[in-house]
Amino acid sequence: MLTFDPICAIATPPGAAGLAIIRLSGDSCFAIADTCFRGKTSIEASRSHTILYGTFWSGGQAIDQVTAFVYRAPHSYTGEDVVEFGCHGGTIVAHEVVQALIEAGARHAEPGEFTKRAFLNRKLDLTQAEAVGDIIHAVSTHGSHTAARQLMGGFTRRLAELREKLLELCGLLELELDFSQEDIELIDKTVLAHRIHEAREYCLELASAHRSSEILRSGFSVGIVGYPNAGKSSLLNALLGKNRAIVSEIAGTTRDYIEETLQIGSMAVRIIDTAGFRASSDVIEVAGIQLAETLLEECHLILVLNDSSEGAEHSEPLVRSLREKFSEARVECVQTKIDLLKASDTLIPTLLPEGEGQDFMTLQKPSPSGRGLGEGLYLSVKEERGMKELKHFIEREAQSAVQTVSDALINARQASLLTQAASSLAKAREAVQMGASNEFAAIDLREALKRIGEITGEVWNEEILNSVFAKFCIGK
Ligand SMILES: Nc1nc2c(ncn2[C@@H]2O[C@H](COP(=O)(O)OP(=O)(O)OP(=O)(O)O)[C@@H](O)[C@H]2O)c(=O)[nH]1
Ligand SMILES: [Mg+2]
Repeated sequence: MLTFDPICAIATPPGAAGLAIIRLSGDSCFAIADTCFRGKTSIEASRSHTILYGTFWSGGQAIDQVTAFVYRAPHSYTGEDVVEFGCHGGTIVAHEVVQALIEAGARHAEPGEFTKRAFLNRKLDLTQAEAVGDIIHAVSTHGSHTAARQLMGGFTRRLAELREKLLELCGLLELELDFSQEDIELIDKTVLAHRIHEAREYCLELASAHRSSEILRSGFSVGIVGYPNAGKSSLLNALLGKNRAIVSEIAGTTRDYIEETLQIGSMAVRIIDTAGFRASSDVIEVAGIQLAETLLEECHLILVLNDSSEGAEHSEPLVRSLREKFSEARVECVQTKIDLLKASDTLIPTLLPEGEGQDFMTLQKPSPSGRGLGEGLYLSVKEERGMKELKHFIEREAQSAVQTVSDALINARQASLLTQAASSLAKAREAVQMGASNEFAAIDLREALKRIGEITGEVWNEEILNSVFAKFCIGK
């Protein structure tokens, strides 16, 4: 195990709380801890994995009654000797503890430095270290559980298997090179090309999980758009179960955008209520509309709310232009204010869902214009109809957007390395197919292996580590 200089930091969030934990790790950290801690036994004399109880002192002043968790190297988070002090929460005590430890010889830890040491001591690989960050910042249970699988090594194993396969191919190619005089073929070239192709497809498949991983990491984004007065803010309020946005019969009520995150099923869903789309001479409203357009670029689902009392196809031009503009997102029309529709509107009232529970999405309804509304989403916020179905719809969309993710949250760094590996593999395959000397394919395979090694951290340098750990908070 490598042991570095002693570092310390508060590992729990700031503010009033029952407890705060201060982590101390590194060279001579037991001696440092003992200068501040008075208990029945000293920390230095304690066995690993024991908890001591005592008083924490700073400059002759008792600060708090504390617990000290003792971990001896290599059996600790960082792999070094570690002491974790548990003191009472709040803004003062934990800072005083840190200050005292610094005076006794430790220094303040950099963001992610504990986890970085865990990596350097091979307690975690880079994908697992990144999973720690993802668990800490998880916004949904689904995302958190996926990160936990990654921390337990799910992704590490997949990459190790891939690496092994490529190493085997590379080994065969290089062995053939050694026997090039004898003209021995250890692997059929068609088989070789096929295996490289499979590895490439696998890399691309993993890389493509990046988008869905981002949904698990930051939430599924739903934009609520429509012409003014369509009932957008009313829907936001109904989804949140509170009056978050101003609702009024005046067209153009919402000018800025309003964003809130809520949990639907196991998914975190980010709902964005926007300014109604219309040609306007009001500069603030125009700015709001432009802002809405920028926000929609981040949305995975765009709900176009159509005031059904204006006619079912009233918002068709808007739906069409949004579908064209935001081809990556799903754009769906929602008919609102269906309570305003009467039997005389030729909409068959019996087909309108009575209360919750009916699968209203499959209902066929003729529209006031006589043409069928077809399948769709129907809503009355006023009479609380269709809300449950709309939530189900959003949840289904969110779930299907993350289906590809099972045991890893692929981040931008990993996706980029996987894509680079895939392009090296494409080159290797081409070299094999063209009948070029084994040397060329072997170089490309080695290149792909290097990129895969960078994902787990088998291949690393300071720059790679900094890019990973700079995103961590202090104390992690
Ligand atoms: N009858 C009926 N009225 C509704 C319903 N939903 C909203 N409204 C009314 O429609 C009007 C406009 O509602 P808002 O939620 O402010 O509409 P908006 O789309 O946010 O409007 P802007 O922010 O101006 O673009 C208000 O008077 C609401 O009370 C509904 O389901 N039924
Ligand atoms: Mg509004």
